[in-house]
Amino acid sequence: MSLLAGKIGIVFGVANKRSIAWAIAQAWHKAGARLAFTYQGERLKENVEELASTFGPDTLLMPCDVTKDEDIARVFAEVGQKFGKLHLMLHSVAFAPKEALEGEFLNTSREAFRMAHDISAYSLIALARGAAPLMTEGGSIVAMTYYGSEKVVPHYNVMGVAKAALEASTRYLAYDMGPKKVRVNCISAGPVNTLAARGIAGFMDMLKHYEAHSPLKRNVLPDELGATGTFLASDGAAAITGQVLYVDCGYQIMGM
Ligand code: NAD
Ligand code: 0WE
Repeated sequence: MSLLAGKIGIVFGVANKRSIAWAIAQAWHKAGARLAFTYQGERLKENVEELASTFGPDTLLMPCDVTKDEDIARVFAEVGQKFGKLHLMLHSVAFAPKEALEGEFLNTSREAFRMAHDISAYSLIALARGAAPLMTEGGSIVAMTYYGSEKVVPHYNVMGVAKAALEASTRYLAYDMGPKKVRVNCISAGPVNTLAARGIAGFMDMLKHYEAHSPLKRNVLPDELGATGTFLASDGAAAITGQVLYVDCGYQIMGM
């Protein structure tokens, strides 16, 4: 079933094979989409090149630091030149300085707050604005979020505040872009053992906690995030916009 046949997409946030962005990119590719990839900087170039090239030698691959307006402008200019249009965009990018995820939220510095919000939340607005002129046939924008946006998850700290901004931005973007048939949604994933998660003290205990307390008594699998990403990108989700979908084995419904 080629749910995304003829669709062109761009993926932000692949760092390595464990990245959630890579799981969703593979699912989009299997569903028939043609994809372009971006990587954060030279450090990740080889990794992403190797992964992207498995989709064919002419896969468009571009550097993009989402804090740089010039980078974003160049990426969408290149997509315009190569494809002339765009249907899908995945935002799977987040960062806060390590020290901000360790101590008390009370001690969040102005600079850590600024960086977390610039990279993890503002970037969605900037990327959506870059994509909009190319989404002439309508489109679907998907961003990754986490439950720490709505409830206190110890140590998630300023990232929780940035994810709240990301989710609210999703709603305002959905309103602005709806008339052009562009939908904007978030996937709120349960914890996944990726590069961004592994550095976090107590992350393994968190996986155990979800196993014990989620209704499904297990953790979410990367392929399941891929499947939800494909659904949101497909016409099956044609009337869904501005939403946060929980793909967390049911954890979010629990009160205790
Ligand atoms: P990851 O480390 O594989 O992905 C994070 C990506 O952000 C990397 O590719 C990194 O290069 C990119 N990035 C950081 N700063 C950037 C910048 N300035 N410019 C461009 N790219 C930049 O980890 P992941 O877990 O796959 O994270 C992807 C998304 O999923 C994030 O938004 C994260 O908050 C979200 N998420 C993760 C989990 C989890 O448990 N892993 C759960 C829910 C949501
Ligand atoms: O969004 C995330 C993590 C994003 C992230 C990770 C890092 C690690 C390395 C952002 N910035 C940084 N900065 C670094 O220097 N998740 C949803 C995964 C995650 O991170 C947590 C979690 C969970 C879950 C941090 C504390 C508590 C829970």
